[in-house]
Amino acid sequence: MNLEPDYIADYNQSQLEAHQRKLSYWTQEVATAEPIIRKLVDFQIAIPSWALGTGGTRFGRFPGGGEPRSLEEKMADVGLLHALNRASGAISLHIPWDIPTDAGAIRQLASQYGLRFDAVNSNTFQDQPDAEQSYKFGSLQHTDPAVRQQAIDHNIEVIKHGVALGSDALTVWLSDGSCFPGQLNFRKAFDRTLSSLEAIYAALPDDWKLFVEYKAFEPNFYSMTVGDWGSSFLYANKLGPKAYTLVDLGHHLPNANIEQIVAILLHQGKLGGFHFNDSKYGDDDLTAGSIKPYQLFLIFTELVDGLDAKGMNHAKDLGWMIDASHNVKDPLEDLLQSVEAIQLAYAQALLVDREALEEAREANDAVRAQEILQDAFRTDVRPLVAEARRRAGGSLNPLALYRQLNVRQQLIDERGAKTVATGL
Ligand SMILES: [Mn+2]
Repeated sequence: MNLEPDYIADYNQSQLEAHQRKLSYWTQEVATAEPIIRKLVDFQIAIPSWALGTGGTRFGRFPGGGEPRSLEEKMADVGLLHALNRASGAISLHIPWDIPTDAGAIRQLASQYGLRFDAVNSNTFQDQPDAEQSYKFGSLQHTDPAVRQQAIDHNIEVIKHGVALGSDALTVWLSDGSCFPGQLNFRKAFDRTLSSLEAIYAALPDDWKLFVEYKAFEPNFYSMTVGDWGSSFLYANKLGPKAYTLVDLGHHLPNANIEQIVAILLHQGKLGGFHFNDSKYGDDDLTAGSIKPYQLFLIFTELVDGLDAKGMNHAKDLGWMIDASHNVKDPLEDLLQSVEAIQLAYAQALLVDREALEEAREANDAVRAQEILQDAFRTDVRPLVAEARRRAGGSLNPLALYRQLNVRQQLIDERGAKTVATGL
């Protein structure tokens, strides 16, 4: 379905007076309001193609209907999100789930929706029906060179699809590891993985980045070969300047200090990108900011600080993406909630009085430092985020408009009640 621009304009008109009342405090009282709004307008968060359908667990899956049946329909869904919030202007594809039959036509479609292609993702955690080799015991780490070669060739194939679409990064997440003590020679697994990654790195175009994503556990439950930021950082350093670490918020052991990890990686010039989600127990892939909003804010505080320290562009120099799954929600509604949570945390981080914070730190004034951060976190920045959306042509309240327009019912009418998104 296509969203008529009039719908957004009419909706915003109906909400404008109330919005302006809330915004007036900011424009009159807060000197930094205007630069924060401008930064929010520029800030885009990529949507992964696999988050557009209902997720499942190993116990079951309960699709909600109207799910995208093709790459074209996935792009239409992201186009719809972007029309509503003007902050989801990129899509991240997963190969082989999203192989374009006609890259030129897909690029054309992307430009119609105002989307660009974010990092492309390879898949060596499943066996494909026509594959000669199995990844049951790993891919890039495998003992058999033929399996490693198949996985290397696949990644190079993914780069080629990405080049055809105008993407400029490859994300490699490996499920490689072991399930039982004794199963794997850790040193050999490391060396084999490194040499496989080197072969992929050699095929990377000059202006591309390689993101090495880590994960502490699952699907292997004894060891993961790229299991933590240290391993990823090590691989990225050994590979070279085009390789970076990718941080997925749900891929840590419980209570890991992710903001500190992010600060150090950024400081060392090796933070490449982000996968946002939230979790209570493991890799829960819940809506960003739904469980630990203060942690999300603290992460953004380090990101803003680190990006500014290096003179980096907030919107362009890191890959920002959601990596979530939705068992009981309408996926599009969940993605609107996640994008908003990320924007709120970013806006609050931009509010932090950095000069005062640094003074408090130098004076070892822990109370004052904590107050400065909490002051920003406890500020309601929703009017700023709404204003950024309005200025960019989006809806003052994307979720409310989505429901008012009955979008899901329209998608069900168009696509059917029992569609299943490809790849899930
Ligand atoms: Mn991820």
